[in-house]
Amino acid sequence: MLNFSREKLLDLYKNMVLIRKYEERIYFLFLEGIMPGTIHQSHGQEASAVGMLYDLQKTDYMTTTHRPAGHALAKGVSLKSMMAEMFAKTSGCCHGYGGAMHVGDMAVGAVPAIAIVGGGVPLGVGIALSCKMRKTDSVCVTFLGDGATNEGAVHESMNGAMIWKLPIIFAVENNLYGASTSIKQTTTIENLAERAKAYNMPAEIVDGNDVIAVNQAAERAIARARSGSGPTFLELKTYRIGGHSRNDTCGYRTKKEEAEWAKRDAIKVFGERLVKEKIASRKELNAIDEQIEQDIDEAVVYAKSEPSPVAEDAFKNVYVQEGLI
Ligand SMILES: Cc1ncc(C[n+]2csc(CCOP(=O)(O)OP(=O)(O)O)c2C)c(N)n1
Ligand SMILES: [Mg+2]
Repeated sequence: MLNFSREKLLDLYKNMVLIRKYEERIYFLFLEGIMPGTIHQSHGQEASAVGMLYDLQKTDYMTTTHRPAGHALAKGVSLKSMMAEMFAKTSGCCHGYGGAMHVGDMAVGAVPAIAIVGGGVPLGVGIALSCKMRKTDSVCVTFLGDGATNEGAVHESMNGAMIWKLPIIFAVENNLYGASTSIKQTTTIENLAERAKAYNMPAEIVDGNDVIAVNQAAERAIARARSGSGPTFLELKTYRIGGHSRNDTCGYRTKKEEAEWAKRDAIKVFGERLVKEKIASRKELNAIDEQIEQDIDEAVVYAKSEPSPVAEDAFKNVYVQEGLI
């Protein structure tokens, strides 16, 4: 399959399965009522997370959205620290302060997620500016949704990034909906990539459910950013299999549309391709799936047994005005 090594192909598969199974488990733990907070899951969008981030280094950065779990895992945040964060434990990747919508770990370049729609984008541009000013060769991938491309801050960010030729990639996950609103009601253009033209920014439209296509587009964009040639806008066409958040039954879209996209499930299609092209047997893929289930079992046991923060911790790591407490 292309000129990818077998190791990389299996890694791409494994990383996508990890995200899918992690989110499935979180969903059930959440329904059990033993997990605080809320959830926005990315079932169906795993190829964009893994394809975009596979070739980045720890010294590269990633900013994400209210739907961050896949991006965080793909950037290298550890499974155990993600799980502990979901149980609001001190050993969580944000020491229990963040929860599902704010996961991240600066040690691996995963900037803790920002749930304000479009909010991670100016931050990503600032990070890219810092990388350039400090003369590092680091790059930043900033994820945003189709809905976020309507935010003013996103357009200011794109303009600034082009003026300063910053090492940033705008990875737009176009899943056709912003919460319950169809993209048809929020924009009159067919392809969001057209928006990049207004800033003279190179853009590509990519099948966001094809991990190889995403990874190749990411490689081109990363190379451009690293070499000092500036930003790229990637429109990744994809679909969220589940609801927008925990209690969304998706009444705003048709069963026919859901069934069409189910046929294009990134993990299913890629797994079949690996088998067909004799990269791996079905048995080998099943063994990967089982190992991931075990890793998740262990992460849940670990997370449950870790200590919870104490009341005084509420005032650690946050700015508290003197005299207020
Ligand atoms: C500035 C702002 N407005 C509204 C919301 C509420 N909200 C959370 S997610 C979301 C939809 C975002 O859609 P999109 O950017 O397409 O991302 P997706 O949910 O599809 O991943 C909205 C409106 C918010 N968090 N921030
Ligand atoms: Mg969307």
